[in-house]
Amino acid sequence: MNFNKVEFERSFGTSAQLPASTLPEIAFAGRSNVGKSSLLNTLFNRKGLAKVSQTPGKTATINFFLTDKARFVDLPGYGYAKVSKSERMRWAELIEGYFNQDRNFALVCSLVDIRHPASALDENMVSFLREAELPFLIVLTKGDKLSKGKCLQQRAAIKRQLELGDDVPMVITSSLKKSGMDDLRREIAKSIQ
Ligand SMILES: Nc1nc2c(ncn2[C@@H]2O[C@H](COP(=O)(O)OP(=O)(O)OP(=O)(O)O)[C@@H](O)[C@H]2O)c(=O)[nH]1
Ligand SMILES: [Mg+2]
Repeated sequence: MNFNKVEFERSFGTSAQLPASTLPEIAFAGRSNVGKSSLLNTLFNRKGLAKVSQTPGKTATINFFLTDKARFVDLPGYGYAKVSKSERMRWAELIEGYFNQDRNFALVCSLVDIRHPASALDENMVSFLREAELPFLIVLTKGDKLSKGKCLQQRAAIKRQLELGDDVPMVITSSLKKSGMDDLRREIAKSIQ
């Protein structure tokens, strides 16, 4: 898997528009503003690849990015209260519509902000991934906001809260400091072998 070569492929506003899955897919899910788009940019070392914003709710479509061996999928964030109900319903349709399709799910990166306990929606996401038996890992984002010791404490707390077994990898990342990327790249590469 070559992380130096990636291109934006297409955006989709409804799940019905999604083309059939022709490559393994690596999806990024998590609440709005958790850092999904930033993580993609850092993973590929390409600043403007995915659009980032300080305002939650930036990614309102499903975005496909193409690499040599896999498609990377930037999903809209869940849990952002300050948009209209109809817009929230559209996002939910996109996220659920994506996961309900028969696709080649190689790995779902479930992002959780390391500073806080997982939200109820994060808990739902993880329960869903477990029940659907999808391969997933937890990416703890914004590691630069806490000390090393506090990061490890939070990782243990979130692991307990989400009742994760030792088989679920947990990677601490920072898009600001560009840390944790080698661990994440290794897990991604493993998932598409
Ligand atoms: N300090 C710090 N800030 C981060 C990190 N990752 C993302 N951010 C900031 O968090 C905000 C949201 O980042 P995005 O990458 O747009 O988040 P997203 O999950 O794609 O958000 P939606 O598209 O709204 O779902 C931006 O202001 C980023 O600069 C990180 O590792 N450290
Ligand atoms: Mg985004």
